Amino acid sequence: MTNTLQQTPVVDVKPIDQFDAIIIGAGIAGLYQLYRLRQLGLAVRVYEAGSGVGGTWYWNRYPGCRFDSESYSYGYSFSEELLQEWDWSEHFAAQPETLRYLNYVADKFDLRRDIQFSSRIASATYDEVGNYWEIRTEKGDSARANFLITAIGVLSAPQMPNIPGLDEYKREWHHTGLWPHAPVNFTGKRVGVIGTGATAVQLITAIAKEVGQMTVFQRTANFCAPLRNTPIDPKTQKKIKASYPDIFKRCSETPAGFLHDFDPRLALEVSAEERQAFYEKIWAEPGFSKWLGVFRDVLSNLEANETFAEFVRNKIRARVKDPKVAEKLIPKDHPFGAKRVPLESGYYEVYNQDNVVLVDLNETPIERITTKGLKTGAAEYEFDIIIFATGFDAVTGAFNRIDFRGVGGKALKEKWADGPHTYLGLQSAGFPNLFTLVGPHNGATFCNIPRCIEQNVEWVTSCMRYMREHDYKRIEATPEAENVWTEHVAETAARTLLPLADSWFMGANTPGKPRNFLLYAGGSPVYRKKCEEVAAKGYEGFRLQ
Ligand code: NA7
Repeated sequence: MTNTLQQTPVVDVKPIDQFDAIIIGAGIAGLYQLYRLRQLGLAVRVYEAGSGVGGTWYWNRYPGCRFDSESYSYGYSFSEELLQEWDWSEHFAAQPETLRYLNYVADKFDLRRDIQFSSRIASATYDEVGNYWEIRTEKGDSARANFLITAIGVLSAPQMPNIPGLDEYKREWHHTGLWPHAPVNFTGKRVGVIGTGATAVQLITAIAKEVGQMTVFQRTANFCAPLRNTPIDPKTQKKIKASYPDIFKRCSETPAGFLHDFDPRLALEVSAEERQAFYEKIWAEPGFSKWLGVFRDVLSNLEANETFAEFVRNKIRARVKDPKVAEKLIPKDHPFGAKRVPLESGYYEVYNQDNVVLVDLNETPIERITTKGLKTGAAEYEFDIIIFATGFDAVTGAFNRIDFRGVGGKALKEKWADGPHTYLGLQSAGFPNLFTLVGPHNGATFCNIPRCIEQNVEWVTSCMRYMREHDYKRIEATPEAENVWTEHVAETAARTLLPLADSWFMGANTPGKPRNFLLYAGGSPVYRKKCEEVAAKGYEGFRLQ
């Protein structure tokens, strides 16, 4: 095993695996980072908690799980051969296909031989004298490397609601983010679903066809918009494969790395007729045009936002037969698009089924889980299966599950207790040689994720190459650069309506978590340019030694 970056040989009585770099996570980011670091000739090991590759697409196997990105805008762009070989079957592929794709990538590039599966990292400690990171898995394995790279995902720490009584419940239950590998049989079953976020919207629509009876417990109504998914026919497939350079160029130019971009007009400067016609046009289009293709002031000006919010509310009213149920499904407490917009395929019509009931938890909160179901302030429900579609301790949750210790034994969790402090969302001062792919404040978090993952991975890879070429062994963000970036993240978010919703973007879905914007809302082209400038100036804002 070569260890080209290690300067000081580590002396230890125990045999311990040593690498140039350790990557945590074998999802989209971890797989690509492994591929790139191998090209640098480095010895790399990936640790993955799951028994297979795929990250988000490995864990979220719930019925109905699929892309809200156009499939061909989501795959890796680095290999022309891969692009030409892989056929996406639908414009918005379902989870099994995406997981197949990621397995195909792992096999094609022979990535598995450097991945240790079923190994969750418990701790990672930086050794100042030796300038290495030592990781320990929950099973007690350990290893060392000069660089530690987290690829642990944005939505990978599933969150159960804090409702008393779960330990007393004796029947089947699942969290959508930890879905079993064997199919769950919903046929004729009485099912309770807690949550109405993007995940629940997909799940509820998918299982509505099978359940005997379903009760949905909603705390906050969401603005959902039609996905309009269709299969890809052979002619379109050919066209897509011929236009990958244009697809990726387009994604690189839009604020969130999708194929959709905001309309340059302002909602309030066009006539009511023109506005209505435009809203109808984008409503009829597939994908996120309804969120990321609206007038450019809709996500930054409340009055403009209200014009589209009311348009969407009317669309919901038109689809739900019972006006009382429709009103419950209509959001009134946050601006349109301040939360990620769930894209749906028949969600609202589910509530027209006789065997589906919507319970508004604002009227009748859940009191407790019982042995057979759950109890609200108004009624007791018996279920065969309860589904918790209650989301994730987002962005920082995955970091908090690992005991990261930096310079002086400082815990990352402690440093981030009042919210993350990062430079470019790629490093945190006091944690040298630790790179956080798609970490908090990183441009890749508010993005069509693989597009921005590629940027993150390529930046980290170039940085490591630069360090080798200049004989640097240690890189650490300066506290000054970190403060400037952390303030910039908050200021950029404040220019939008995003902080006005209690969303996972704000950490507001996790009880007790401080309210902070966890992503980067400045847009991926701006983020990319900043990263490029930093690199061009010899990694300005980092201390290299
Ligand atoms: P989300 O968007 O965080 O949604 C979680 C849902 O669960 C949401 O409706 C929550 O209501 C609800 N929830 C959470 N805790 C509770 C409790 N204690 N009681 C009742 N209801 C609760 O997660 P998703 O998995 O749907 O989506 C995450 C992302 O995945 C999504 O943005 C896409 O990018 C893909 P709340 O709204 O907090 O009142």
